[in-house]
Amino acid sequence: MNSKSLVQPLFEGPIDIVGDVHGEIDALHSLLRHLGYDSDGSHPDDRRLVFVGDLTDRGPDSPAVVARVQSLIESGRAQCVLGNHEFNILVGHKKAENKWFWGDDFLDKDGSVVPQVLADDSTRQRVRTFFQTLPIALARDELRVVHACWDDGAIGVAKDATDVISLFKHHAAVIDRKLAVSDLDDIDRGLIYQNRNPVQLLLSGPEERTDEPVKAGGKMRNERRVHWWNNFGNAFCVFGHYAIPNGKSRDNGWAFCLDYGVGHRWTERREGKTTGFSWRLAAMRFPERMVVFDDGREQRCTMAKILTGDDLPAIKEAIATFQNGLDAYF
Ligand SMILES: [Mn+2]
Repeated sequence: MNSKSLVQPLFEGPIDIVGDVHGEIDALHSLLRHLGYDSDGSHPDDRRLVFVGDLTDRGPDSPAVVARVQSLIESGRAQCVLGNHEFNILVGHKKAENKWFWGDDFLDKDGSVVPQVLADDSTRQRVRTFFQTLPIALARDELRVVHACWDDGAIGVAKDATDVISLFKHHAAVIDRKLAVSDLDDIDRGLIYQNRNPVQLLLSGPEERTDEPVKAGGKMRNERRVHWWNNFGNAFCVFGHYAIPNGKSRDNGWAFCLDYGVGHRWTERREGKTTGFSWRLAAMRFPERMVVFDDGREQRCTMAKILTGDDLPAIKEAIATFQNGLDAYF
């Protein structure tokens, strides 16, 4: 495997895979303690950490989360894949939620300031340089880790690439050229940028057109997220991104969403909550398949299927399928 490929080998041995952290530094410290990690990130059983991305935004201290994860990675105790929130920062997409990065306050709907540590110049530089080193996906024979969606074709394309921004811009330009001679409407155009750019697809997942406009995230939309994991079944995959409430179904036996929505805690604080949050941070112990929460509670993962041997797909064929698939839209 290319040492700078955007798809890298996942640690061998026992690991603890951590869901979206979103700046919730206290929850992260608490979770790592319950998992048995020392303050320097070492573990008595030599376990190591893997983060599914979305380290930052929304929560109170994104710079501290990045610093903690970066130091764990630099000491060989952790790996981390890119989430869509890291990518937005890398590519300079300013959102309300990542204003901390540019040193500006995150404002709530009523204009009140959401408490967050803001980045200064040196933090910005450090965070950006660190995000540039992160892969899109990690894989070993029986396990895969990606932020939002595992798609064999898009993974194959990412495997041959080394720079996520170039990869994104290249595919955006290819789609621009195709759309310049197309009479598709704005909704279909948007879906092509989402579903046919491998970076978009892997970091924020597939979307589809709805029959009628639906309300999502406070806006009327004509697109909805596709629950891709319902049709996934050729390797065990752990991902984040979807902020599924605790108690709701988050797997199909093969793919498991580890995002328990700690990134929504800031809305619980707005309502005066300081403890006993319903949104949580979680990690999955692998191969034990035990989910551990930031309050120390544990829950056995119901995933039943176990793979043995090398089942990684025929990547070349998947690349061709992905690239040919673009033509099917025109
Ligand atoms: Mn997220």
